Amino acid sequence: MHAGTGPYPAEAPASSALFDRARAVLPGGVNSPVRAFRAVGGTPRFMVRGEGPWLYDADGRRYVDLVCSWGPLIHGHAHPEVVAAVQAAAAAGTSFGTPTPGEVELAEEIVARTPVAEVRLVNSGTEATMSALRLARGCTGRAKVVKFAGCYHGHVDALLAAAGSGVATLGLPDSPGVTGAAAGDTIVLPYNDLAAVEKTFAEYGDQIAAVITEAAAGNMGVIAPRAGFNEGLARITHAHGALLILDEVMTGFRVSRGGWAALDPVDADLYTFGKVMGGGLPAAAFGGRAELMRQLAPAGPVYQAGTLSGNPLACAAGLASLRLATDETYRRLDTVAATVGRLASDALSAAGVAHRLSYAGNMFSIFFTATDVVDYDSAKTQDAEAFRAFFHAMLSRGVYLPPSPYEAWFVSTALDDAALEQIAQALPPAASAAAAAVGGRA
Ligand code: HOZ
Repeated sequence: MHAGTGPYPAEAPASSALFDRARAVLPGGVNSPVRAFRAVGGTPRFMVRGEGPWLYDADGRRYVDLVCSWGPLIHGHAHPEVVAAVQAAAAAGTSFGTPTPGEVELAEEIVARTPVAEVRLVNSGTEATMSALRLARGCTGRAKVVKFAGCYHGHVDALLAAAGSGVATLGLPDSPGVTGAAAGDTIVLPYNDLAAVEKTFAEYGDQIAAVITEAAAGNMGVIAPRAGFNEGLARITHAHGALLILDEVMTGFRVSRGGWAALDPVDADLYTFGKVMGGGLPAAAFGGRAELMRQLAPAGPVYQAGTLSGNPLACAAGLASLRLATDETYRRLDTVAATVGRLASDALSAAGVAHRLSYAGNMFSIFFTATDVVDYDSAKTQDAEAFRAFFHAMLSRGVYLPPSPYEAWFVSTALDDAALEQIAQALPPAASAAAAAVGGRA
């Protein structure tokens, strides 16, 4: 932050001018809804540069980044080894539309770290879940899919029902444009409720192709699965000849070198990955046992394809990022996440603000509620006004939080003492702002 001059002003003229131009040519001024600040109000900050733990906006302001591109940047911004790998790959050509060595190396790295035997590389988490679902339906010859309220698996038609992330942030009902045919085979159940899953399988078990779940929920705020929940899903699905799809797009290679499945092993059939495995470039994947994956074209009949799949730049960034991610990286991420969460919780407690600090590995979020949060209904008890006041107080003091109470906070290993000190300084006034927002309505 600008030393000694107090908080940044609420107005951000350069970002504001860019937002005006953006709204003329981009719906809502953004390319992904949560970025528009609708949940918190005000002007989205247009970022022009990232370096280590810092983001710099078009007004020349500096922020500690606790979004990290929504998860991918475990090493912080512009890590020199990631940048060098991308530069070298770009100099050799940006895309060939042919097999390349880099995609083999990235696939080998993923297979070595996770329970999957084979993977197919794609470009986004949405593509990964959409394709995994098609494969599950193709392999089982069944149509129905079970998902959990508040979980988000990208904007796949069949999976948008009661979705988290931007859908929760904007409080949208199920999206127009999703036909009854596309969503009619989707069954939505409460998260962390195995009894509801048992009951549904008792009724529809022979029609269900798959259960898909976030390995740990991160799109209604962060909610870890209860002990035995994921394992129970595997048991129930397998008893009925269905498949379990574990969505590790957020958790994969972030919460440990093997993702959530390494912390909470489960006999899932298919896994989806994204974010960290692309090192900040668009890359994602889905994978599983060989006999399932070999149902994919060209080995098998289930079709899936992509012009930019396995793109050399994305593979280079992802490989560099994964190779940098040692056990020490994950220890550091865990420590930093614990520190930031504790600082935030202590400040809120000191200001008398009811909250719940909720972790899944090194992903976490703070729910402004006095209710224990275990599912989407309890996540929705949070006080949106308190979050809004807290968010803006942090932003004005140079800390960039996710602009929604339904998103995870992400840390990087680049968070150094200076960045942590800036967070520590910002928290007490932000907690007071949240307290005033709560008190103002009491
Ligand atoms: N839905 C994403 C986070 N869960 C947000 C992506 C973005 O806006 O970049």
